[in-house]
Amino acid sequence: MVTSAHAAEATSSPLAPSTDHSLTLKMVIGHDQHWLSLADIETTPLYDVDMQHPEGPEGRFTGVWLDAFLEDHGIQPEDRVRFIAQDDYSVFLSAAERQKTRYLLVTRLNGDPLSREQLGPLLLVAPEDAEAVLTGILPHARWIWAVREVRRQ
Ligand SMILES: Nc1nc2c(c(=O)[nH]1)N[C@H]1C(S)=C(S)[C@@H](COP(=O)(O)O)O[C@H]1N2
Ligand SMILES: [Mo]
Repeated sequence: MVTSAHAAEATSSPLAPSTDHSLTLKMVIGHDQHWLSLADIETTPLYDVDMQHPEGPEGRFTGVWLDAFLEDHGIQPEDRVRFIAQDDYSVFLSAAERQKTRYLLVTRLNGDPLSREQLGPLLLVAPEDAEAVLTGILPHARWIWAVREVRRQ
């Protein structure tokens, strides 16, 4: 079997979940709309990955696995989801895309919440693709940052 020596690996995080209850992420699931805080998001188990983001930020990224997060909030593996950013950039991730590539919904960099300059407050990365994205072998059009909304499509 051939494995990539450089794919960033995620490990279980020792960080305690956030206690910040300010509402940061809008969830739209059918007719239901509600907002989640970092504390709400981090009730899903946290993972750490050491990597560099192609836009610059580098270090220990901490977050929740996207599919675990979605399921914890009523969105199923077979659902298509749409993400919308503060700059109105938007991406769709189908069930098949999320099966092919595991995305981490990042909530922290080096232990702290991410500022807008660090691509926060929330961003998507695919740790397994990190090295290939950095060297330009893979596109990172799905690596949306400054996420403000998640919709079940
Ligand atoms: N919030 C946000 N995320 C984004 C983008 C964006 O414009 N806004 N551009 C996407 C695209 S198309 C790519 S290729 C990468 C890099 O975008 P850039 O080349 O515009 O810097 O980030 C992705 N994530
Ligand atoms: Mo792009």
